Amino acid sequence: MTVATLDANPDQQLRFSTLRVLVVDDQEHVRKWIRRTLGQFEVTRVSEAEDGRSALALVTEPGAEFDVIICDLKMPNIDGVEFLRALSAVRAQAAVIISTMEGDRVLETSAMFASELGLRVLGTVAKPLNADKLRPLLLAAVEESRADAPAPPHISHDTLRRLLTEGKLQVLYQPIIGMKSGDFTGVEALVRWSHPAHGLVGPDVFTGICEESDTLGEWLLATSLREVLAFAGRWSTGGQPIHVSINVHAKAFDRVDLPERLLAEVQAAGVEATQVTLELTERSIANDALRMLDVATRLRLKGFSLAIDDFGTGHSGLTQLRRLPFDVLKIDKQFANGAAQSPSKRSVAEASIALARNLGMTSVAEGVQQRDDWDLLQSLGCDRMQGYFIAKPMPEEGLAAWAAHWTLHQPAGAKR
Ligand code: G
Ligand code: MN
Repeated sequence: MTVATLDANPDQQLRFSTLRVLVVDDQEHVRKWIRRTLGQFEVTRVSEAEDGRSALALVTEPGAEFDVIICDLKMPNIDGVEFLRALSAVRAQAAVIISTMEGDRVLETSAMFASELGLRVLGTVAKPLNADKLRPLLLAAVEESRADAPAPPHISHDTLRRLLTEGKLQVLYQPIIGMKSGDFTGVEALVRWSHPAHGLVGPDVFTGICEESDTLGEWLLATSLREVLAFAGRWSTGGQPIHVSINVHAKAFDRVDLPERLLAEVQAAGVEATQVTLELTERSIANDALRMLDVATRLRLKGFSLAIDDFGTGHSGLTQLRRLPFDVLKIDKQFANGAAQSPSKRSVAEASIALARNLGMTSVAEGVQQRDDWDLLQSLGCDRMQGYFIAKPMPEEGLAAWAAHWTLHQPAGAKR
């Protein structure tokens, strides 16, 4: 056996060899095969169990600590699903890989079930498992163990008020790429707070407050908007006009003069309304449909774009999509990320792209992290892409250098 097939850097490889893995499968030859495949990655600390019951005994043994559990679903005694439920009940820390012959839908739904139980699911593999299938999952295991982040902090109204007063919020910009040309077309602006203990947090920690307090919500929007427009103004005077997307809570649409106020701000910054997209999460779209329709329509008439964000999540995707004059559809990262490996994610992504096309909208995939997802989304005709595969959100200072580098080194499939 060789380790030549490894696509990992020496640091990752070193971390593979420290992984403690439990293989749960009722068939001895399968366990042996998996052990051998793990050996190719120099993973040697491997234990075996022939069913859920003995696996559980191993996991709960004092001092036992597994990093990864590779688990079959169809087993005698306790089956895989019961085992996952029990793992969650004992608060096992190990990450889980589900490996079975039961067809894609069962594989995917069992992974979702395990995630919802609070287990860390690295992924699923259809049997027979091999090195190519195992590699990305092991990489995820070593990356995840490094990224163990504490839960996001809770922010009070007073804290947000203080952050706004003291100008402590920072705006980061994540590039968005045109899929056909590979060109850098614009950015999504993301508000962040550099928390002393948690590092960069937001924007999720702020949205709850905006729902509770109109004043703080308006203040947050006005502050970030001013900064983003100033950025767009500076960038545009340097050459190419840049497109900026900004997340807006649906509550902002309660103000019937929003379009006029926005247009005034945009003009004051020397930016065109056509350079600005407002992203609305469907989750936050309020019930006062008439007011929203009024405001949304006048925003579009003034040249602003309107994006439905996180499309496909929340309560009301298709209804809201029909009801409001959106011209951009952002496919949520939970469907774009991993679409190449998951038939159901792929189906949702594909249908969303087709829907956008049929409605004359621009489709944007969010959370693209891997090359194979990039390739798939490109072949499906997605218009634009955003995600760590292209770039993480970054401060304004880093963006020009990044853009110059991107023009030279973008992936081959992205070039004309
Ligand atoms: O829902 P919204 O469009 O506002 O989401 C953008 C969020 O997604 C930001 O917080 C951003 O940091 C995050 N994000 C952007 N690209 C990726 C990615 O490739 N992977 C993951 N996990 N998150 C991403
Ligand atoms: Mn967004």
